[in-house]
Amino acid sequence: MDHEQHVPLHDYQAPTTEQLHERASAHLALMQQRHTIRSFSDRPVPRQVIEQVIQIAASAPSGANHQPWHFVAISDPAIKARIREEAELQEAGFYAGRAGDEWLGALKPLGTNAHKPYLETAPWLIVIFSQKRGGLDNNDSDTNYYVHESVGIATGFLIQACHQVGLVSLTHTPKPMSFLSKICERDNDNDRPYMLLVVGYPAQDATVPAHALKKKDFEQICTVLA
Ligand code: IYR
Repeated sequence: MDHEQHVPLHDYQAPTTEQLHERASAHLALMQQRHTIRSFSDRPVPRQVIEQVIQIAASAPSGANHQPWHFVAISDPAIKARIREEAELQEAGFYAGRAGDEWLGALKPLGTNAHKPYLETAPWLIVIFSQKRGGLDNNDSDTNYYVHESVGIATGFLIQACHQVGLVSLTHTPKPMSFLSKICERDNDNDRPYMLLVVGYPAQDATVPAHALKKKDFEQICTVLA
């Protein structure tokens, strides 16, 4: 490997084995308390916190470090109302049959429907865009690599960061999502809406579908070849 342009790893702190066990257990317990929420409080969340969780998302690894993402954070009530209106329009068609019986059957235990009041109630909507081109310096001539993987990882970081600081979130993917390009003023060849993350605090009476608490057994999700 060519080390010419490398710098020493200056900010890594090795844990003791005991710390490793403690942290793994504590982090597992914390992440097992993360739930997707569909009923939000209107309690405001400071803009600075939202900017920080987005910075955490943007610290994710990406193909060739091209960081092929753009986040649009929205708290403006008028823009949230437009997003709700458009999303509900799309979802109405989806739930009326466009999804097909199998998909609608799979969603039944979640109890979701075309009604999306949280798109207005929650203090923040974060629309995540992926970018096909741009490279590190946003040059249109530079290809981005592993775009879907990179943006997926960043979105995972964002969800994890929200939970870590004490906020809740909902991944929302109205289909099709093209209306978000116009509303977010990113209606171009390069930016593609990837996901909408609803972020805030849960409503007092928020619930979690029992279905969502059924996690696969460890043996089902992992094979250890030691
Ligand atoms: N986008 C729709 C439908 C939906 C699809 C899946 I897959 C889910 O896990 C949940 C919902 C909606 O938001 O209602």
